[in-house]
Amino acid sequence: MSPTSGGPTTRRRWWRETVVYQIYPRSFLDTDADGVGDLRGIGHRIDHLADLGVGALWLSPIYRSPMTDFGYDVSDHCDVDPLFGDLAEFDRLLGRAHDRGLRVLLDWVPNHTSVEHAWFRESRSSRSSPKRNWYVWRDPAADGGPPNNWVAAFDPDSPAWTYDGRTGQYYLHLFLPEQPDLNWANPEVESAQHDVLRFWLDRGVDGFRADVVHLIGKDPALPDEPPERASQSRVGYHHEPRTHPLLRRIRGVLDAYPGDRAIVGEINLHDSSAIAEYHGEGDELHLAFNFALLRAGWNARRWRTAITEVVEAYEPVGAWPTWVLSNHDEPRHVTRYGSVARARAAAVALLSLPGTPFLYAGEELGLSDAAIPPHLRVDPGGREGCRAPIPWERGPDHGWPAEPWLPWPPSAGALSAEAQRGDPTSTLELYRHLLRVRRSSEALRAGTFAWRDAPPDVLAFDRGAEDDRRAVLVNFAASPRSVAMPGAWEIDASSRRKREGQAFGGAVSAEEGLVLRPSR
Ligand code: TEU
Repeated sequence: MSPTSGGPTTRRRWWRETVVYQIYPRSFLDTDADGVGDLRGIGHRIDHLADLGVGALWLSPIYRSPMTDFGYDVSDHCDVDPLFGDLAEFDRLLGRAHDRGLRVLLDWVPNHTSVEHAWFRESRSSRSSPKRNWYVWRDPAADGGPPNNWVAAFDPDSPAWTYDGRTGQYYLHLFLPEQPDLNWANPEVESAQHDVLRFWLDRGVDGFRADVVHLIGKDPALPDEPPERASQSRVGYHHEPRTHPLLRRIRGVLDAYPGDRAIVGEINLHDSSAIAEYHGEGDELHLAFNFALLRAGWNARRWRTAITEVVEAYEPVGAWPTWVLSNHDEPRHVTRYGSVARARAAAVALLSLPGTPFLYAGEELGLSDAAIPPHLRVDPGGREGCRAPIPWERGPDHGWPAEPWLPWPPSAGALSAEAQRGDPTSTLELYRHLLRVRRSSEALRAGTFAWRDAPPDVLAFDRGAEDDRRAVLVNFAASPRSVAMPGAWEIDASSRRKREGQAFGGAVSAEEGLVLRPSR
């Protein structure tokens, strides 16, 4: 495995070195007793975020929305939904975050809007509407059905088209019928979305997470899927060359601003080489999500394959990897792996790999998915479990002023931030320690990467930068493993918080992650 090009000579850019923390605002902290988290609640917990040691926050959508897809169906890109507060509240939160050295990324949803958006209401009003071509309208097929065989992401049994009787045409929606796709081939759409970016960049936002941004370029012929893919949503494999010039112009909007504004794209493809293409020549996305590790499960071999694939795909094109284990769309990794011990060991690798790690609110507390009774199931993708409210205090209300919109995650009291703060054995203090270790090590932040020989169920790799070296060992086995480490090493961090500062004797405990440094 050739070391990555991420060595100390690489130009220092904040988005290459900082750890980003995703906040799902409706579940973070409520302050106006409506049971839904809000911007003021994030402000009340800004110390938790600064003390954790992350460097940037990514807020899932806070815009006006009917909430059919919980904010990813935007009805006004340039206003805050009253559920979360208002623009003045956002400006206050942005100021508080910047005062604590935290950058703020907003979740930009370029591919589609809500059916309630003024743009779509105008577009659907008539075939001669000046905004008709802002969305993807087509005549029915010869049999009167949808124009092609594309299916919708949340319901592959349904077409990605909805018929509009008033104008006798279908409109495209790769997600819900309530989320019509914008037509990015129309320069007016591109210009309007660039203005959305400028609206928030002018307010001081440090950048964006761009929702399914790989979908914005489309072949105007909208050809049928081949039979073998006819029942699959395009989200997982839509890889359209027409997207790249659009991304270069989006990047141009950000580059026109001072302060190193950055954009991370959600590219839901499964091929890391394809994802790396969205880096362009360094003139498209700064970063792109890669879900290879999130999809790898608790298995050393699959982790090794995923990491190798990403590093080998990104290094030749100068792309900078990202790593993520949980987000608002997938079951939390404590639930997926089956234990907090495994999740803590995984965090050691997550925060030591070459690239930018993304944390999902609550993973620093070791939260697992909440059990959601049928009558509280409200999400079109069934993703409520990972979106349960964050418990801040031990007491039964866990620091929330009213009953939250979803049930609490398991052990909410014992896993609350209050219960864990200051307990050196807690998951919260482990994350704070791992972030401290990362901040103290040029090797972990920006160094080279190389695999190290180890037993098959131990993930072992080296990081190096000039005179700073670290070795990372993660034992995926349910019993201890020995790893020969020539030279003298000491334990910088252990997911079990055992033996830290002591000499490493060669044994890695069951389901333990270690960061080692040469003995001082
Ligand atoms: O997700 C895109 C996406 O691929 C997910 O919908 C995923 O397929 C699904 O959640 C599988 O569990 C982005 C946002 O992260 C998601 O929350 C939105 O629902 C979606 O786009 C539409 O905007």
